[in-house]
Amino acid sequence: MMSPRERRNGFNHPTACDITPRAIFEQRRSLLQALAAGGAGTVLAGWAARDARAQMAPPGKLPALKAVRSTLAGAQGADKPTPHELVTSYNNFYEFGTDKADPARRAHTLKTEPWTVSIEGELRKPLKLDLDALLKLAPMEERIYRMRCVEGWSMVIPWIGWSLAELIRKVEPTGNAKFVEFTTLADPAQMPGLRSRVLDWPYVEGLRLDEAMHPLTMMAFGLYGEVLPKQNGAPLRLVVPWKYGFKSGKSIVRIRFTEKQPATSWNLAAAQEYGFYSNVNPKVDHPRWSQATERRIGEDGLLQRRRPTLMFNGYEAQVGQLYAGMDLAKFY
Ligand SMILES: Nc1nc2c(c(=O)[nH]1)N[C@H]1C(S)=C(S)[C@@H](COP(=O)(O)O)O[C@H]1N2
Ligand SMILES: [Mo]
Repeated sequence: MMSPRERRNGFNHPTACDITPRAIFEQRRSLLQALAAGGAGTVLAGWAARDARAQMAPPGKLPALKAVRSTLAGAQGADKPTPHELVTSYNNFYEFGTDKADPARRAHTLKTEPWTVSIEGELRKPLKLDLDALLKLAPMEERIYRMRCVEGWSMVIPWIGWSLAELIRKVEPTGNAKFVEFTTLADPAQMPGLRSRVLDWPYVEGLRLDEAMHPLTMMAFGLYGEVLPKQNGAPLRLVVPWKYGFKSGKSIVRIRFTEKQPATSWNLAAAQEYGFYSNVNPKVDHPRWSQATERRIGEDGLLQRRRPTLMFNGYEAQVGQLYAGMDLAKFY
């Protein structure tokens, strides 16, 4: 994703489409080799290096998070999950840099405890919850969702968490609540990417209240049976599987209920490219590329085979009704 500001600043990182899976793999392998050989000492000293190794580690290194398999329609995941090593090494988390490998390399500086989320705005029962209370708020479910990035690549991720609706019911929105705004952490001391003015920090995203209440909309605390790796948005992030990935904010600190549609970061950066809705839609192209197909990370060989993108990312039966009668080309 590139905003007009980035273009003005001559900022130009490769989009996902420019990076071959092989290049990603080799980049990661050399990093792992450097870490194993202790050769990363100049970049990451002591503590940081150990923490970085934990972030790059195979499953079994982070605390387990127990969950039951979801029975929700669409949450079982017909597609094969993307390998853990790719889910945790190919990321968008611009607070840690704009390269896909930056978050796994740098997010060890993120401090996830203590963590508090403020739930505020048009509510009868506004709340501040710490991580422990959030973890206990509702039974944890494992849900295997497709994730489609607006850049034209996708993954399949086994998330752990609960429906955001569980939280929304507890705080009792007033009749004025029409939208929900999600603000994510922006601490320059922990997030080296904030130095670059790619976006106006903090990263803010939003949903209509009915979208936020939809059972598929998930607050995720883990993936692959463990707490979230930092690069994936620890300690909690949103997951809205029928929308482009950028709608799913990572490392959330504030959830605010509003009457007016919230101003969101990518929409502010480039309104003609990133709409408020941003529902996955193969028929509505990004101004600079087609959205008709996608590259599934991990499954493409040398031929760079692309697969067709599905309407609402394959969740049309579940969410299509939310947009009945709406012109999806206008409200992109
Ligand atoms: N705070 C924050 N959240 C974010 C982003 C980001 O840069 N900052 N990137 C988004 C984008 S573009 C995508 S595709 C997904 C990627 O999630 P993943 O790295 O866990 O696959 O996170 C989204 N959430
Ligand atoms: Mo994305």
